[in-house]
This record gives sequence, structure tokens and C-alpha cells, in this order.
Amino acid sequence: MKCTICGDVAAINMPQHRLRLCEAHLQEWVPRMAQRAIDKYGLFTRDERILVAVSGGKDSLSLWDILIRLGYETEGLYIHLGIDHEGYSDESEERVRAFSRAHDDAPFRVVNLEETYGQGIPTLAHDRRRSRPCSVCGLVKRHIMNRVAYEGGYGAIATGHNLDDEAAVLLQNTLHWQAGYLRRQAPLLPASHPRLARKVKPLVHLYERETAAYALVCGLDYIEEECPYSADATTILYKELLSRLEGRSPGAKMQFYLQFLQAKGQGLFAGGAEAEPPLNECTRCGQPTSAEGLCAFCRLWEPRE
Ligand code: Q46
Ligand code: ZN
Ligand code: ZN
Repeated sequence: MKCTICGDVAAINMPQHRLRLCEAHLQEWVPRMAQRAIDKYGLFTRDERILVAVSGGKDSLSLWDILIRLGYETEGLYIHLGIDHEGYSDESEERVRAFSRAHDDAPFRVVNLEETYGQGIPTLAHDRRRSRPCSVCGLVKRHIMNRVAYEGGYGAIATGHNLDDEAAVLLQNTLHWQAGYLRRQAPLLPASHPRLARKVKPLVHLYERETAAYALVCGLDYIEEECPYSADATTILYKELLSRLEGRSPGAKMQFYLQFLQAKGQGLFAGGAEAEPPLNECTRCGQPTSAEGLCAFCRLWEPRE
């Protein structure tokens, strides 16, 4: 198998693009695809500082690497969730540190939940009697990302969601006709309040296997284990279904997602948006909340009666 551009040994075959690329050309092509998404959706400008949410996994570290290569001013944010299972959180943090060292000491900060708030996700979820820690975790991560972005004056928070992630969410939202979610699903989520940061996903045009190949050829040292709580069987099933479609018809996944964005741009889901509830300021942390008094994050840490 030969690289379509230079004829060298190809590292990846991408039938959906009718393209096979060698290691060197893959390292050029992937950042170019990200840049195209940044420009197409107006995710951010060169004047803005970007906070990159990094987990230590291949997608977020690839994203950070790509944004550095593209010359954007970035800072990594690692949230240590206190997940002990096989040292998951410690190991992940180590990969983020190693990435920074390998990239001329790229700046990053760590927010350690146990040190800052006294509890990690597993015990917090257990105390709050949540059967799955992910609902608590999502809330906590969103709050911290917004806080750090606001305090640090960042233009946007970038996450490593790829095309496979977005297509799986889209399939799920479509099968359940979740109009509200469909309306909000986009590569750019605008800031709805001055204290909430814009959320952007520069890798939405890239398949998971493309970011994985990129991480590999760039020699990124990422954590291969998934979070022990991440085995969400439904998402895995949706990804499998889409991959089967893709196998039969290369590009199916990409068309499904991109044509959804296009249809949305043309007004699909435009009507019927529920009015956003008015936002109050949390009396403790000041972050906007639809609740009166404390926001959902601050209520999490309240002692239970
Ligand atoms: S980190 Fe947190 Fe995820 Fe782990 S506990 Fe669930 S939400 S799966 S992206
Ligand atoms: Zn080549
Ligand atoms: Zn609060």
C-alpha cells in the first residue's frame, strides 16, 4: 500500500477520502483537517488563547499536539478525578506531564478534585447515591472548565471529540428524537453567558482511527485504558452500527454527521426552541445557574442531612 502523495509506504488507508498516506503526510494532513474545521465553523481566532481539556487519552493529546503545531496559544487543563482503579487518574496525569515535557514544556494546569474539594468522583457519586458516576463527573468537569476558562480569560475550551463520537451521539439523539439535544449538537457551542466559555471541537472532521494513527506516528505517549466507568454499552453499540455502515459504504459516517450539520444550517430544528430559563448567579461560586441560590455543582458538595 503506497502513499497517494509521495508513493512511500502508507501508514493508513482512508477509502472515504480516496487517500492513503505515509507517516510524514499523515502528520501534515491531520492538522490541515483540523484547521479546516476551525475555519469552517469559526471555532476561534489566532488572537484567542485556547484552554485544551486533556484527559491523557489519544484524542485530547492529539488535539493539543495539533493546536500547538498550528501555532495556536494553548494551555492544557487536566482534571484529576480521583479514580484509583489501576491508578487511572495518576497514570493519566503522568501522560499529560510527559506530553508537556516532550513539547517544550507546554503550559498546563491540574485541578485535583480530592485536594481542591476533598473528594474524588467515585466517593462523591457513592455518597450522593448515584448509580453511575458519569452524571456527577460531567457536571463537575463542566463547572471546573468554565471556572478555569473564566478566571484565566480564555477565548474557548477545546475538547477532543472526533467524528465517531459525534456520529454516535447523533444516532442516539435521532433514534430518540431528542430535539433539544439535536438543536445544540454542533462543533461550536456559543457562550450563553459572560461567565460561561465557548466550547469547540476542532477534530469533528476526523475519524477515530485517523486520530489514533496520528497519535501513533507522532509518538504521543497516551493512556490506552479507558476510564473504568466509560463502558457505556449503548454508545459502543451505536459506534459499532455506524462502523458496519462505514464498512459497506465508505464515508457513510462522515455524510451522516456533515449532512446533519448542513441541514441544521438550512433551518432544520430552527423552530420550536424552548426559551432558555433566565440565569441567576450562584450565591457561592457566582457561576450562572437556572436554580435559585446554589448551583448544581455547589449543591453537590453540601453536607447531606
Ligand atoms: S471520565 Fe467521568 Fe468520563 Fe469516567 S466517570 Fe464517566 S464521565 S467515563 S468522559
Ligand atoms: Zn507520503
Ligand atoms: Zn455554585
